[in-house]
Amino acid sequence: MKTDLTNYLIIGAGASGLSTVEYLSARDKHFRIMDSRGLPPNAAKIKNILSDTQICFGKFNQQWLQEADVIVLSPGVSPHLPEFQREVSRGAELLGDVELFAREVTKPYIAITGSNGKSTVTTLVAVILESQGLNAKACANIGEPVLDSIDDKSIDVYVLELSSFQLEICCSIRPRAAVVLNVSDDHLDRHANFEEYASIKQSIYANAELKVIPRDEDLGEYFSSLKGILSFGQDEPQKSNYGVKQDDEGRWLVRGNQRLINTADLSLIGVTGELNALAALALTDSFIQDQAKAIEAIRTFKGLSHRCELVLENNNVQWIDDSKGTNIGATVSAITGLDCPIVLILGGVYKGGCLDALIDAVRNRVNLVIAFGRDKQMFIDALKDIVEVAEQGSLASSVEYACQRVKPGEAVLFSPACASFDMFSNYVERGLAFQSSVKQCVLKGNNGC
Ligand code: UMA
Repeated sequence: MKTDLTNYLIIGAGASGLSTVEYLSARDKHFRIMDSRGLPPNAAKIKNILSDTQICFGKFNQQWLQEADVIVLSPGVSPHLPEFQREVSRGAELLGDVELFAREVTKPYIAITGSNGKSTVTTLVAVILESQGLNAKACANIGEPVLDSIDDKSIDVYVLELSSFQLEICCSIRPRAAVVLNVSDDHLDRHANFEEYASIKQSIYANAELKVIPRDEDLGEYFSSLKGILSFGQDEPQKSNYGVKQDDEGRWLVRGNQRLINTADLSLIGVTGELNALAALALTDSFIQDQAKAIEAIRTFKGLSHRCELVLENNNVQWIDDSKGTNIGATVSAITGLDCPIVLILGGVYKGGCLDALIDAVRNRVNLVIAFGRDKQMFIDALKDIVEVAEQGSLASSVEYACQRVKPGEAVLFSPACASFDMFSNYVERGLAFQSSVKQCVLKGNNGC
């Protein structure tokens, strides 16, 4: 006999949906699941766990919606759809798996959001915590749903990478430390406008014990009245904030006046790498007992695959895979993080937003743009007056063309500024395709330089 008679309705049978099924089953709750797709990714696994009367695939069952007390929405589904808002108006709760996690978790957690760099910072934060002897679990948008590890007693600290989709349906998070790394146009196909997107991101700070703030971002008036702030940026910091200092012996990441590590010793590439390291240090500030071990963890951290990853260097040409660069901000940051002239390969499914920052970055640093994919014409139109732009039909032919045109001393940067879904299943598949084309072309001796 179930004691809690709340009717939960899970929307979405992807990673979060399956994880919520397992979580609610373990707690013996009443629930059903539905997905608008006829064959969602975890259909078979869910059919193994639940009876047919609990499952509806292929449409949103309106009666189930009307009978739900709590609707647990997967992040890929918009909470603004009228069928959900109608139920909210009659008193149903609309929330996500991160909200269920926040209501129950007893261990401390650090929360990270931003348009770019969040997976790198999330992973680095976990690595620093591990260097302090803590068992840290990186989860949420980075890949593993939060509820999968909520019952794991061995975890000391969670490190949550949170997307705007997850934050939008979560109001109870109380992180030990939180950051919005940066905000640039992204997901404007889902959010009403930039202001709405930015304010969802900033909600991560609402109940955070420590608010880690990027000094280089224009964050307006929002922070002037807040307490519990630690900042990071590319300039020299005041008090015990984090920043960068140049002196006779080089360029240093610093905490206040204290030098931490020479930037030449970092494995992370460019200014973006420095900022990511500083953000991770600020977020873990109150957890660090042994600073030398934390610094060593940062020094040896090589970054993540497909995020400004050096594929190979040949004839003084660096080939860089930034397939994770799926929006303009990411591509601008990849371009400005390099200190050599660039051949830029970009294109795919454009997610919206303003191109001005890309135009500025390309004007200053890029010698040749190669555009491919569904929305290539938009990039050609926007960039053709400031730089040579070549059109290609595929990623493989773009790489071949880059091979013919690149000169020693340049870098070939693949940072698409777009989603991959026109030609690939995801950015990982696209990055691997780039790496394999590069290896084939360059190792075949096809490299014109
Ligand atoms: N969908 C439907 N009908 C449904 C349910 C989903 O069409 O009824 C579609 C969605 O519109 C979306 C796709 O299915 O296109 C997947 O959505 P989902 O919510 O089922 O996704 P999950 O498999 O649960 O994965 C989600 C996150 N996905 C999204 O936010 C789209 C994963 O982030 C996250 O790792 C996972 O939960 C665990 O927390 C991925 C992502 O792309 C990496 N995130 C975006 C990004 O980083 O830019 C925000």
